[in-house]
Amino acid sequence: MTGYFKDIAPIRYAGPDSDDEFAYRHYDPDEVVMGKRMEDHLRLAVAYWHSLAYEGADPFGGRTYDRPWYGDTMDAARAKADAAFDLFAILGQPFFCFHDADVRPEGDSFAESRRNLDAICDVFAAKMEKTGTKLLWGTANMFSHRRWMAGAATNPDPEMFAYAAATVKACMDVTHRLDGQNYVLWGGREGYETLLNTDLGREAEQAGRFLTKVVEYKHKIGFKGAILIEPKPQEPAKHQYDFDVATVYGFLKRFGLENEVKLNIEQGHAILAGHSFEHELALAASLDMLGSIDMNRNDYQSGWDTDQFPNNVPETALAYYEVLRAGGFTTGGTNFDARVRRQSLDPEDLVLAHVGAIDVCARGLKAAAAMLEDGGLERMRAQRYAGWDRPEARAMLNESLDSIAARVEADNLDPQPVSGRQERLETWVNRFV
Ligand code: XUL
Ligand code: CO
Repeated sequence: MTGYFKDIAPIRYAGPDSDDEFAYRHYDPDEVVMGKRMEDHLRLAVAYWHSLAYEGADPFGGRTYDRPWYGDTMDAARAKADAAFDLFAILGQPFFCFHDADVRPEGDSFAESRRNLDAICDVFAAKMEKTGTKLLWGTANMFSHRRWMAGAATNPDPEMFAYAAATVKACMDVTHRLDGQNYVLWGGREGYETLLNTDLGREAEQAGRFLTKVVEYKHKIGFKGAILIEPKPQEPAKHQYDFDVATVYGFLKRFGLENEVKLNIEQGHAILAGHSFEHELALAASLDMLGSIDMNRNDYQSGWDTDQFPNNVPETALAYYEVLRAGGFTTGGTNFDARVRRQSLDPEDLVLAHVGAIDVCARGLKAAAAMLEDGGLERMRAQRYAGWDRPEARAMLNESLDSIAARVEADNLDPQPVSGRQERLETWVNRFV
């Protein structure tokens, strides 16, 4: 390794008893879990924005890190790409994810920005070919630049809608060229700051038409990956239209896109929406909409999207339980949408944050697999709903209200409550985590 990470050797699996900080204790890519290699289950990805582009700023202060590739030039972007692929090699993970704005400098015109993006993607293509690192997903940053302050697809200015369309086309083109497994849309500015200046009906129509064009374009260019929407209730907007899984599902149904688009679900966004991660995952799975996950955690006190690396194994286990129960990832994977804290200045901090999080995911996955293989929860669930397996019970779902009511009196029904066994189930889960 040369450059920024030069003192750090590639991280290898050393087993749970190792006291080497620079080793995986639980992540063994080749370990077979439920018939599949761990690496192929987790499909881990490094997020370019947090790991390479983030400079340590928060709402009260600017850059704290001193990384040699910072700057708004193509030379800086190429140096950043070198550092990125060094980091990927150290971590040994199969995937990365990026927004256009993470990887290229903004040009003086749309055409120049697009040329910059294309040129950096040439650099990526060569490095991907050489190293075998793959793209989990690409996306457009339509929230940082001031032009997006009133939204992208939902902007009151049609020229902004046009600029957004051109931006997404360019990002889909490079994602396709780099053989990305998915294309993600997250609408941080697709929402409002105040209802007083907002026409909700119009904005929903614009968003629906925009997404329809994205899906049409995917088919036109023969992109085989999934189109994913990433729900988030607020931040940066006061209210965002892609609020949570249920809201996005309703939106997709309204525009007839529910079979074309799946979801990228993020832990921190679930928490901001007042849900648990596993709730959002279980709901998406029940709707056959589970695409990919953004793995991070929020600080439970701050109420912000703090995008911290995951470090809670029981929570992670419950999340992977839902993923495994749904059959595991197909095009999706686990993207670390997480950044180190602004006081974590050193190259070692950046590398070891990933190492710790990767081990947490590995432990979570193994615990989830053990729970599923034991089958305790599924047995209990089957028992709890067993009454519905009887044909006459199922037939009732198609029976009229008055006919059901007549039967209740004729049969003198007097159903008795049964225990939900919550504490016993919680204790059962704790045997595995
Ligand atoms: C923002 C967020 C984004 C998306 C991609 O909260 O999660 O980074 O993952 O735009
Ligand atoms: Co995210």
